[in-house]
Amino acid sequence: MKAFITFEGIEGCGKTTQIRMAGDDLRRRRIPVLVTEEPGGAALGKHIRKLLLNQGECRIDAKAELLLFAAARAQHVQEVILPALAAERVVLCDRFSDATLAYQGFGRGLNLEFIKSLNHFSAAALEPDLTILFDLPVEVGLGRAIDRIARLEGAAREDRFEQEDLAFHRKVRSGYLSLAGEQPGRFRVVDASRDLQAIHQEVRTMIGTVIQYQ
Ligand code: Z5A
Repeated sequence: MKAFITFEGIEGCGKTTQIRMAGDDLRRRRIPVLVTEEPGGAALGKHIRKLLLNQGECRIDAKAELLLFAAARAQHVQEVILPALAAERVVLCDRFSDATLAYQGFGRGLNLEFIKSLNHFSAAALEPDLTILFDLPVEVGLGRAIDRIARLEGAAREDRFEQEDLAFHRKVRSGYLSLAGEQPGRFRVVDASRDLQAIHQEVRTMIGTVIQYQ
């Protein structure tokens, strides 16, 4: 029962919490599942993640940033995602190609058509069967993300994107919503400002539309 399902949204939208809950739910139902993330789902991606997300690690131009996310994705797809799908597993992925369009395209202003072809190349033409977009106001998401970062130390803080101004995060949010509007067959938008359990129930129902629960 293979399926490729991606979780997307702005900082602090709760997608990482929800992907864990959805993964646990599938495991309880004895459905073979892999929960993975970008960047970071493969060893190369973990190195790239450290470079990209830790404030002060080094200067990174927007074009270099785009290519690093693409490099992480190329390795992740070949090494982790395609083998899992070939083994008939459900793959839940925390961010994928839409994040590159939202952040590097709508957020940084790089050319969207170029990013679409780069995404196609780095993802070996793989497209999600379902993309769940966790949407909420940027002030709420950033507030949550900043609270969470304040509880972390050193390299675990990963705060480079949180340092961007509100205007950047608003462009990312509206970019995600416009991607969802362009592809209503693949995207489902969730109101992520509600409580954890209400969101989880909605996510379960959405996942149930692409895989057969027993
Ligand atoms: N990025 C990019 O630019 N281009 C790309 O191609 C890709 C990524 C792939 C890291 O992504 C960065 O990489 C990201 C975009 C960029 N920018 N940033 N930063 P990431 O997904 O690894 O990191 P993140 O966006 O910061 O996500 P996160 O840290 O995993 O947070 P989250 O998934 O949005 O939320 P969470 O960890 O589940 O929850 C955050 C906090 O809120 C936490 O304390 C929760 O307990 C709390 N929470 C969660 N849900 C709720 C509800 N419903 N109510 C109240 N509180 C909640």
